[in-house]
Amino acid sequence: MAQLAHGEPGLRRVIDEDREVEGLGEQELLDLYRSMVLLRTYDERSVVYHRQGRIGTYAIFWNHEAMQAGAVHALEEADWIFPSYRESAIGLLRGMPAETVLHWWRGHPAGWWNPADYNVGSICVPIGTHIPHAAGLAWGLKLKGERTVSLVFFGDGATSEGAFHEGANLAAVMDAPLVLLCNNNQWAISTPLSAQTRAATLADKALGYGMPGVRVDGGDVLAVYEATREAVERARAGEGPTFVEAVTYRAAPHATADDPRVYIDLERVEEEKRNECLGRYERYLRRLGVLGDELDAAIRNEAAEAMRAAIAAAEAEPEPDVALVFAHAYANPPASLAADLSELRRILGGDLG
Ligand SMILES: Cc1ncc(C[n+]2csc(CCOP(=O)(O)OP(=O)(O)O)c2C)c(N)n1
Ligand SMILES: [Mg+2]
Repeated sequence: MAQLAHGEPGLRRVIDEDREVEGLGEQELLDLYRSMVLLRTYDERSVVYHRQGRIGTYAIFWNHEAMQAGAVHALEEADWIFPSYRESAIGLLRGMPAETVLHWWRGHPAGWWNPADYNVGSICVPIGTHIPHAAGLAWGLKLKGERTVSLVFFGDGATSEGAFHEGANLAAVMDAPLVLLCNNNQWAISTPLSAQTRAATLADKALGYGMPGVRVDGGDVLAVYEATREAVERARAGEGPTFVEAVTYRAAPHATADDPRVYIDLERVEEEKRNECLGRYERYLRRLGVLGDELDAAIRNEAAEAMRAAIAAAEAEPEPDVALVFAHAYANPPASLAADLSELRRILGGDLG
């Protein structure tokens, strides 16, 4: 029972109401735009790189940029971010080189980073398992008396996982400084939201944990920013976690390996594409007189150039040593390992005899 996000009642909105967000000046508005353009460029180039065989299967986040950039801009640099595969490029907003994320999608070990370098956790592929990590880290920050908060991204499907319940409940009981940012794109691969829950809204689930639940238009970067900023303020003030449900509709395939035409509402997809989040924000900034053609072209060129340099850097990285496949697999390697490894080297070296 998919509903139109931008026609849906009860969602917080800024852009469609043509209002302004307190505390956001011209510079901050443009910084948000730059982040969205960078994410959009990363995503669109990645789909092309996948088709060219230069990266592996890729989880597309087209039209999710508003919730990703809006949420991250509401954080301070020291705050923690826990991404799922849908937010794989979120580190770019913390200065992570784009080639690091491309390495990850190329299955290269250079695609892993030390989370403490950016306060960005590893990209989590198992659904929801990073939610208890984010809650535990938030609780730890509180125990250490720090003012830092933690934000975790996950999808609508993740709210059906035990790990979501465990993380949300722990954070609530411990008053942990956590923001639970749910990307409700209304699909978990081919499973619609209506098969996921009997709750009227996902934000209603917050009630059961004793935390506030708010619903925002997930295609409205300023609404996501504003709602997340309030959640962050609560968390920093020691008032515990908040559940933010950012409502959108998945307008692209789940990933490059998916063909949604067999299950999705194609009319709704077209509708969503016409109202996609970057264009909405661009039109808002132009109405305000903050963005013009020249600046827009400069911002887009800068992002395109960054991606060209990133794919070149990723492809210039030497292949890893195959010994890495086993390096962290055993505390006590079996006696046969050395022979297995030399056989693997022989096969990879082209000697199949
Ligand atoms: C524990 C676990 N079960 C199943 C999967 C397979 N899987 C990959 S993506 C996905 C759908 C998740 O949907 P949602 O949480 O709504 O996030 P979205 O992909 O829509 O951003 C599933 C079931 C997985 N990765 N991990
Ligand atoms: Mg989903």
